[in-house]
Amino acid sequence: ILSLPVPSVFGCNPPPISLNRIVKGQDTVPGEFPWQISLQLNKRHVCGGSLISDEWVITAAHCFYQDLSQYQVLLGVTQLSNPGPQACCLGVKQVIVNPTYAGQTSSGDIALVQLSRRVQYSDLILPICLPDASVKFPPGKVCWVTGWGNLLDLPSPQTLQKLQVPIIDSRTCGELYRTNMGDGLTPRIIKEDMICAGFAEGLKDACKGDSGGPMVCLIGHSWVLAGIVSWGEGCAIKNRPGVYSRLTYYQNWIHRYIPDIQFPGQESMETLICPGIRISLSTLPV
Ligand code: 4AZ
Repeated sequence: ILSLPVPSVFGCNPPPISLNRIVKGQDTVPGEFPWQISLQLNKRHVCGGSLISDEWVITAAHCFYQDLSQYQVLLGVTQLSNPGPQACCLGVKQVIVNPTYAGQTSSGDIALVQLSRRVQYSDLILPICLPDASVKFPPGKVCWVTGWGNLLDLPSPQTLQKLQVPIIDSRTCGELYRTNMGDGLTPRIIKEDMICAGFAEGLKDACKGDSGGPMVCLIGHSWVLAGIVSWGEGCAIKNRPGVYSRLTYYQNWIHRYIPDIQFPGQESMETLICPGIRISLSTLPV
């Protein structure tokens, strides 16, 4: 997650703390995003991902460019350089890359990862809900993207970062990507399996190393996976918001490989509570 300093409008006076806090990507606390995994290649973090059942993780297709035996999935971790006793590291049994994926900025930047064995859920390890096609992520809805990625390497103990990002409708996103486009550059097209989120003014965004990780939204009482960090032209650049793979588009494809996974609809999200819920029941309205 990248969060660049904002040009100060306060002259020599420091901005109020509260503004400062909103501007920065923030540290998460253990158990806050229990579906977040770290995909590791030869013990080094390369991508994020999300746990969607007790043996499947979903991530980006572009994370896979080496032999499967070199990958591992780290679960239940907040601080990468300080994983803790409950952290759990698993091998990869199988990776299913979406067949439409054809390299950078292409459609189909989504992959299913079957873990070497089933994991036991805990406070720190829980799956995220997947939306069916009826779930709406309206423009302006504020969601969260999380990850360990950063252009300037994340300082130790490498705490998982979270950033609030508003959904941007695809037409607007396409228009942003067409502004100030250099001659001779191939146009970046926002396809129907993509969803944009972030800021036209730049400054805050997901970035390299966040790829494959979750963009989640609260729908009713449930946290839902809306997107997978996929691409962008650079990071946190004006008029170039983050582009995510759109989960609702891939329901049938996911279902083909994981028949017993649930895809709650908009209606049931309002009432039902998906696994991974963090707010306590006593805080829910009656
Ligand atoms: C990347 O290189 C990448 N600003 C990921 C996300 C974004 C840009 C680049 C979004 O994996």
